[in-house]
Amino acid sequence: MAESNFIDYVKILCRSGKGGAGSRHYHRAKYVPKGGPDGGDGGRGGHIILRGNRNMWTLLHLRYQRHIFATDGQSGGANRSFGKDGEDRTIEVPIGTTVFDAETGQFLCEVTEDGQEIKLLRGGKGGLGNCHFATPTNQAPRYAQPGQPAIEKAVILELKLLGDVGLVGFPNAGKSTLLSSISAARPKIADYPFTTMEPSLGIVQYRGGQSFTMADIPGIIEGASEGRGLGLRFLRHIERNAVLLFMIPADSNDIRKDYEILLNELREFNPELMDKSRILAVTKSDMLDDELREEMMQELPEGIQTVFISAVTGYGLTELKDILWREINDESNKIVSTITHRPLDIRHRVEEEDEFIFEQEPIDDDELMLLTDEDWNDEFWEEESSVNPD
Ligand SMILES: Nc1nc2c(ncn2[C@@H]2O[C@H](COP(=O)(O)OP(=O)(O)OP(=O)(O)O)[C@@H](O)[C@H]2O)c(=O)[nH]1
Ligand SMILES: [Mg+2]
Repeated sequence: MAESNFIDYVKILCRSGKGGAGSRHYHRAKYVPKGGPDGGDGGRGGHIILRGNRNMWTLLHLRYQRHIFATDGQSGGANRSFGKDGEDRTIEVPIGTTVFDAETGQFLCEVTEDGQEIKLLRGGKGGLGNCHFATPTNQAPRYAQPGQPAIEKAVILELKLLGDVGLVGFPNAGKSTLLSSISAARPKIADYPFTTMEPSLGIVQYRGGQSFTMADIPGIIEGASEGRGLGLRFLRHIERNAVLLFMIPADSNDIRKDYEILLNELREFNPELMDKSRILAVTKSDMLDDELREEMMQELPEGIQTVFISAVTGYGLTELKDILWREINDESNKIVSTITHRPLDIRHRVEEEDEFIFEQEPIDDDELMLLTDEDWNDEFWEEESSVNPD
């Protein structure tokens, strides 16, 4: 497959900064014997932060930046001086970016709004200096707290385009033609299967200056869930759509069967897709005369609203837009912001990315904190690390 600029899946290695150590310094000055502890606190390690940016459309920029490391906090110093905090690293990502643990496939978080910031990895806290540990019975503690260790994690970022309508159909069904006839998007169109290799979004103008977005994705074929064709990987781009527009060409031998096949592949990918509102468009209707259309009407699948359209003559397009607009604005079909994110399915993973090998400067094991799933709740971080005087 040709290298494409549309990158919707990337594996990166992130590491937060470790906290600086507290200082064990004693005050020293002329004529001040036993000046007492005056070691300052270490600085906090840098965080790794994700920030949503609505001007970005792909994860391409991360292809060239696989290692994202924040810097460490500096150690505290004499005279109660604090160590400098490490620098945070902010990763800008398009809206709709979902983050998974690369090792376990576990869902971690999702960026859904412009400007939204999510702390992916927290920097280690700085240790307290010895001045904090003086007590009446131990006025000169030889102890200062070490900084908290850094956290390292390989994560997979996956992009799910956020569109109102998602197009679903076999290759050559006329998906891209429809998108280009009702929006300004110019996807490639040709009479061979798999013309579309990557998803694209178009903005469809509706009456009265209103608009909605439509996502064109590569065609799917029977067995896509087992990896045939381009597989089902691109279906994630319609997971967040409010409405699915199924497209089956008028020259189909059995519309009902074709519809069942498409439905089945979607179900295989994510059963939750079945809950979405569906519309069926019979495309290329310019090839039908009235008689044929009458005939086809009898063979349509049941329980789904159907429109005959032709992207070439414009037939049925206004009606289609009306129906889509109504469905999108139906309260019950609003873009679902709370879909349950399952762990990354092995079949949805991109092999080249998964096998991506990180060559990095090694970091000492005891400078790293190992995270378990529970650690993703924030409380873990609010606790002071226990003080353990020697
Ligand atoms: N007669 C007629 N032909 C059409 C119509 N819409 C699309 N076509 C033709 O059907 C072929 C496939 O169209 P595409 O829009 O590329 O189909 P697609 O569904 O995007 O296909 P993939 O990207 O391969 O999945 C092209 O040759 C189009 O010219 C239509 O309304 N009428
Ligand atoms: Mg196409």
